[in-house]
Amino acid sequence: MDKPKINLSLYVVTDRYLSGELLPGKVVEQAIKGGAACIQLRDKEGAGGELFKSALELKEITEKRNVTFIINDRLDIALAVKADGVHLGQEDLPAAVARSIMPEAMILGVSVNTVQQALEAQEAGASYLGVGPVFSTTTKIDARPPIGLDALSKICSQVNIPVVGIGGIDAGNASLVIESGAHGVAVVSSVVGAKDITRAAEIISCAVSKVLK
Ligand code: TZP
Ligand code: MG
Repeated sequence: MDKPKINLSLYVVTDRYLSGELLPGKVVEQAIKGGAACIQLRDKEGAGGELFKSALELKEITEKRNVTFIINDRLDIALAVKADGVHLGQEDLPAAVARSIMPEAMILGVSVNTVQQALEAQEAGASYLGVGPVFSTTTKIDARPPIGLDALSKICSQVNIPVVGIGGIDAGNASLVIESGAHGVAVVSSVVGAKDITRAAEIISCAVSKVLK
């Protein structure tokens, strides 16, 4: 049986600094109201216990609204709260190792920025790829230089799993990312850092759905 398709169209990633006083649950509720189809809990600072609590809350919010819930870096927390998936980078637990201990239906996202990494992640059992940074970003301190739309397009054409572009994506360039072959856009600052999170998500979601096939 084919695996169910993941809706990556607007993939919103949390950030404790950009959301300031607003708690992750509120950020996520507002983003979903504006059309976020997938939520990633990304918190590099939180201790395990704190992360577990946030993850439980986001799991409840996303499940009620039929939105996919992914946890960054922490397979243990993702398993503990029965999140839909986990997202791993090149420096994290190797994708093949994670895949070998995950329930089969669980989603595995992997960050890549070259064709070789993309093919390796696909081979290791990734369900989707996060490709970027597509444009320059100040959100991720250790981000690599932007790869641009041509490299994104090349990666999209070489794999047969869905791709989500990430890095510097906003309402003005989201459609270019989709036109390059991505199945969605992953955003942090342009939604989480917006004054009106719901409206910001609505505008990007609308730009994406206009060009997504
Ligand atoms: N991975 C590559 S770029 C990035 C991550 C987590 C940050 C993207 O943030 P923004 O604010 O959408 O540019
Ligand atoms: Mg990581």
